[in-house]
Amino acid sequence: MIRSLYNILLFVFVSCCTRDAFGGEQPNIVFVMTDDHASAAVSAYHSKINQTPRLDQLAEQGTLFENAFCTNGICAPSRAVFLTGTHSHINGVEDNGDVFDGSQATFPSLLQQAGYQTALFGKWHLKTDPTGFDHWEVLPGQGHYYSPEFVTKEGKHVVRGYCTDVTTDKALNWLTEQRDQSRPFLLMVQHKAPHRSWMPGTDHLMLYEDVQIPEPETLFDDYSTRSDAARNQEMSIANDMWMSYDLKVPPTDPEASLDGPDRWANGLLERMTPKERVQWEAAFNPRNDEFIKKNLHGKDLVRWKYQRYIKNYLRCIASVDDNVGRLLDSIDAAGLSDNTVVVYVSDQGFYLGEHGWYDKRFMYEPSLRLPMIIRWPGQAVAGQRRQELVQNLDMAQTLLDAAGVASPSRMQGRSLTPLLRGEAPEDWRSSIYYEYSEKGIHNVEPHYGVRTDQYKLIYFPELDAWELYDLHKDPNEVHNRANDEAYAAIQKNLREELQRLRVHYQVPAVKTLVE
Ligand code: SGN
Ligand code: CA
Repeated sequence: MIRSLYNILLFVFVSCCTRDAFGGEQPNIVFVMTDDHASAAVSAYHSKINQTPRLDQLAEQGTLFENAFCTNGICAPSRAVFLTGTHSHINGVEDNGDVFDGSQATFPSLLQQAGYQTALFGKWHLKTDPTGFDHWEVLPGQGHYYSPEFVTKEGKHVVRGYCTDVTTDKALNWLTEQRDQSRPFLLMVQHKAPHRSWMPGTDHLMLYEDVQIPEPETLFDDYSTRSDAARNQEMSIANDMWMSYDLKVPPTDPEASLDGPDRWANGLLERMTPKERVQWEAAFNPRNDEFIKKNLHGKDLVRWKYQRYIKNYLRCIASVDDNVGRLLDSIDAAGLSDNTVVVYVSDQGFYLGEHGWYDKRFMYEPSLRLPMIIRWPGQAVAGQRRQELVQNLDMAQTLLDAAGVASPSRMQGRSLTPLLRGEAPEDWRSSIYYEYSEKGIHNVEPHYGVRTDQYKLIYFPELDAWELYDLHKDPNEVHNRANDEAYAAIQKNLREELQRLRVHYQVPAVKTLVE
């Protein structure tokens, strides 16, 4: 009697551990994250400036979230949110200087405890060694585009080649050769690209050679209706890009002493093999000669900088797209497609010249938005485009749910699985909360705010300044409506909603600056 009860309990336990939320076998999970890839540079997200055929394929086969946002538009904080399913003030990584406490619950560690084999390759950026992984090989800090160095449990090593290719090679090798084929797996592939300093691979150096990339409507924004935050930033294409480091124009006098990040430019080129260096110079030297001859000034110079910047950024993305394709092809070839969830996200968005900027941080749309595509054959509706407001905050619970693993109550997001299945939960959130608190590089004022389907309210505590945008009438966010009588009632409601969210997400009282 006791023996058969034991057997029944054992059966129930084993079944629970090997079946996903929908009663199928636990799916494998391949999670691809890029660094600073704006949705506006994905053709499935209506890009006006590039084509990403392999990401589009993923979207056609899976579900694309049209309104996916980050909670904190900067790298390490966003990564900590993805991993823990908690806002920055809960997980402790509020800016890029904070050190991640790897003892807290993350979706990889919970999947590992549930029997998943877990592996991580590429950018990590959380300062402490990864936890919750059976195998990891990560870039130190921001990593390098050429001859990237990897840190592992055993030490460091450099691999010749281009970082996006090398990271994918490592992931594919693990997928096809190294993993234990008898267990479900989580494979995280986290690219450096397309992060600054936007160095393309040699196979894409000539892409966009003879084309003009369309300029954003707000390239020459004058910030006239805004708080001082937009004027005080140091991330403008006009004033804050370095000729060598960012724009690939070395000084004409090789003996010239260089300032700022330009001092690192040569070191980055020296990481190339002689053959790569020859290809690089064959692409850039003639373009640079022509640029110097033109002697551009004023708006013409800004326009030239935009073209140089955006082409290199998009060339980095072309390589990401190729490598996502390699990964999808290998998943197919290994016969894994039907039982593998594939996720594509970026840690946040990026300014592709909107408001005259590069970088991220501000709560305006180009960096608040991120691409989020999830393919899960048999579960996620193929070709579906969801309009709900979703966030990086939701990913941990989504993947745990997909694996049939319970989420700890500490997590603050919501599983996206009903949306993947095509359901329309009536109580889906109608607003999101955002907070950014790093004051340093690029000089962006700390701020927090709320975004609904139609409106966005932002508060800059140190300036005691408000901004309010009507996103339906003003999608470019150039008309600040804070203090506009016509929007007074809307502003009052949004302030209340902002305060409600701060209480709901347990923002510490000391930070609660809205009465
Ligand atoms: C580096 C970049 C910045 C960038 C931060 C944060 N400078 O400091 O331009 O904003 O990273 O980026 S660089 O000269 O080192 O390229 S993040 O994605 O890691 O948050
Ligand atoms: Ca980033």
